[in-house]
Formats: sequence, C-alpha cells, structure tokens
Amino acid sequence: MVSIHSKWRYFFMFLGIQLVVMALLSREGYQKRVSYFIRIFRKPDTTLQSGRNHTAAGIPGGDVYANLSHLSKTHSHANDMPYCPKTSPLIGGPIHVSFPSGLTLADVQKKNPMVVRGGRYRPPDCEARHRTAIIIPHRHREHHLKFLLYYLHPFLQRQQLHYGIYVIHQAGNYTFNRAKLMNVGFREAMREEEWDCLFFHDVDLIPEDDRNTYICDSNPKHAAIAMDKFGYKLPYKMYFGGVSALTPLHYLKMNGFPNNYWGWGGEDDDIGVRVSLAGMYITRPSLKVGRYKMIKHKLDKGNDVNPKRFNMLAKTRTTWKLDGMNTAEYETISREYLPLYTNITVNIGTEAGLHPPPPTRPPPAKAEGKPEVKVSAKAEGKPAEVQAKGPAKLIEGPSVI
Ligand code: UD2
Ligand code: MN
Repeated sequence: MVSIHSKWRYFFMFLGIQLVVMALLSREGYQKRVSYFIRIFRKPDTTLQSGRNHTAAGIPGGDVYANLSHLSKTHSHANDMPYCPKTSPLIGGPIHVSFPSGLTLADVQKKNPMVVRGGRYRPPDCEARHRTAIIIPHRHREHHLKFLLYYLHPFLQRQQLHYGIYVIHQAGNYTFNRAKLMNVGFREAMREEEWDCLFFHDVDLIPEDDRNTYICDSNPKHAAIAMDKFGYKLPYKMYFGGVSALTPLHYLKMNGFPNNYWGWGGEDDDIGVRVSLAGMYITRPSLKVGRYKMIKHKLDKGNDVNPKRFNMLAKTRTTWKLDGMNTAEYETISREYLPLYTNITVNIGTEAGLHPPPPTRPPPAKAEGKPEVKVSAKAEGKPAEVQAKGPAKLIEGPSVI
C-alpha cells in the first residue's frame, strides 16, 4: 500500500515539473530561453575563440583576430593564384568590441604582421576579388584612430580583401570640414591605385559584425545602418552618416561630396540627397549585420554645429553640380606611408579660399601707452601647420605589394 502511494507521488511530481517547463516555454520569448539552454550545453564554437563575449544585444561576439593566425607569410602572391572564394571562409560573424586602456599602435602593428607600408594588404593565398580603399577624415582623434585600426585591419583581412587605409588629416585649426576631406581622400587614393570601392569612414565607428562586407554594391551603400548610439536602428530613412561605400563611378556621378559644409552636421544629409539627385538609390546591409559601436566623445573644439546647414540643405538640388569633386581645391602638405595607414595632411583652407586674406584688425588703440605689436601679414593668413611645415612635401610612394 505504501509503495503504491509513493508511485503516485512520483507520477504527480513528474507531471508537475512537465507542466512548469511547458508553461515556461510557451510564454513570450520562449525561443530565447531555448537557445540559451542549447548554448549552455553546446560545445564552444571554434571559429570565435578566446575573446568570446556578448555584444549589446546579447549576441555572442568573437575575437576579431580569431581565424587569422594560420595565414603565413610563406605565400608570395604568385601570378597563378586562384581567386579567393566568393564568401570568405574566415568570416566569423559578430565581433566583440571593447576599448582596453594601454593599447598602442605598436601592439596593433604586431598583431598585423602582413599589413605593409601605407596600411595595405592583400590575401597571401588567393587573388582578392575586391579592391577597397578606406578613407578616414581626421583631426586630433589619434586615440580613436588607434582603436579603429586595431579592429579594422583584421576585420578586412577576414573578408579576404585587397585594401588600403587612408587617413586624411585636416591641417591647422580652422573649422573642420568632413565632406571636403572625403573629396581629398577620393582623389588621393585613386591617384595611387585602381580601387574599385571606397569606404568613407568616421574614425570612431567600430564594425561589430564581419558579415558586413566592405565591398561596393550596384548603388551607393550606407553601411552603418545600426549604431549603438541610435539604439541599433536607422534614425531616419535618408540617413547616410557614419560609414558609406561608393564605387569611383558612383562618386563621380554625384559630383562627390559638398565642399562648403564647415562644422558639424548637414553634410551627411546633403550626400544622401546627392545620391538620389544623381539618379541612384541607397542600399544597406541588414540591421543584424550593419552594426557599429561608436566610441563615446563630445563635440570637438573646432567643429561647432554649422548653423547654416538647414539653409544649405534646402539648396542641394541647385548646388550639387556646381560644388563638389569638380571644385575641390586643396594643398597636400605631406603624404606619409606609415606601417598601418597612409597619412595625408592637407590644407583645405576656409570659406574664403586656400590662402584667405588676414582678418582685418581694428585700428590700434590710441594713447594707451602700449607699444604697437606688428604681426607679419604673410604668416598670419595661413593655417598653423602650413606655416610650420612649409610647402607640400611628397614622401616617396608605397612599396609594390
Ligand atoms: C555624426 C555622423 C557623421 C557626420 C557628423 C556630422 C554618426 C555616427 N556619424 O557624427 O558621419 O555626419 O555627425 O558632421 O552619426 N572628426 C575628426 N576631428 C574633429 C571632428 C570630426 O577627426 O575634430 C571626424 C572623425 O572622423 C569623426 C567624424 O569627423 O568620426 C564625424 O564627427 P563627429 O564624430 O564629431 O560627429 P558625430 O559623432 O556626431
Ligand atoms: Mn562620432
């Protein structure tokens, strides 16, 4: 009698447990829980080793340097190399992004032994299908640049691209002009190699998934569709900021980017409007893949919000053919082929031209007893770095890879 009793007890306990499990699973979000349990019992994924961690959305992120260690320098870019596969076998999906203190450019260099002078790379064991130049507008953001290089080099190598990284550095302290620097980057990069795709890339945006391939589409591509700062959503339909990709043909068709947006804002929308005015449209990767983390920062000194941006934007339709790549004027101050990137320092002038006249000074105060200080008109009108470094100095070209 006692044993029958206990049998029933076990049976009801078993039934109860089953009911609880079923209730848990049938509630909203049961899929997440199921995958969570599966992940606990699954063997670790060997493609995303050690640095595995979780991205903001709870997606597991791997070490961006995983998958690359087997590439050796023994391959010598033979002429008869086969084309790389259409989808790179080195791609690993979500990437764990963090910003450890103490990282140096020397560390980044050590981690990327196959990157050659000027920040160029070609896959050692196959012929790349794509040639991509990365153009980064820059001033006083060395700290961000270091992190971007740390992530971008292995990211691009995992995609088996032939690539080069160009940092376009605005000389002097005059108001920053992101879009004009892009025009400089386009011309200077195309002067060096036949790139078939150009990625225009903010210095502070780190891609979080290497399935976001840095190759061009048949129309201009907006790659940074999902950023942490916008809650991993597109802020508005025409948004074209952060990271975008155009072929040389796309770029020329829309007359490049505007040169006259000085200071923060507006230029990205102008560029978006140019795309449609030139008869093209914006393509995008999926929200799952076009994910980026922006390194937190404040508005820079020398990049105040541009108060004219809305007025200017209203006129893009009439200005895009008159201002852009066809009117971009600048002076190259230096071109340096550094181990991890090509640095091009340029004088892009001001609204008043490349060598604006010195600002008119108020007449000297009379009878104050102070001696008049004379300022050389010649030295005054030029940006500080132009004065310091003198005329354009071209450091020899990159070694042939
Ligand atoms: C947003 C857009 C950016 C651009 C900008 C308006 C995102 C993620 N990006 O950036 O594409 O449209 O608004 O102009 O929404 N920079 C320097 N030094 C400076 C100032 C700027 O290097 O002193 C460069 C740098 O590459 C930076 C980029 O210009 O990432 C954009 O400037 P920002 O980061 O200050 O502006 P943000 O984040 O609002
Ligand atoms: Mn930013």
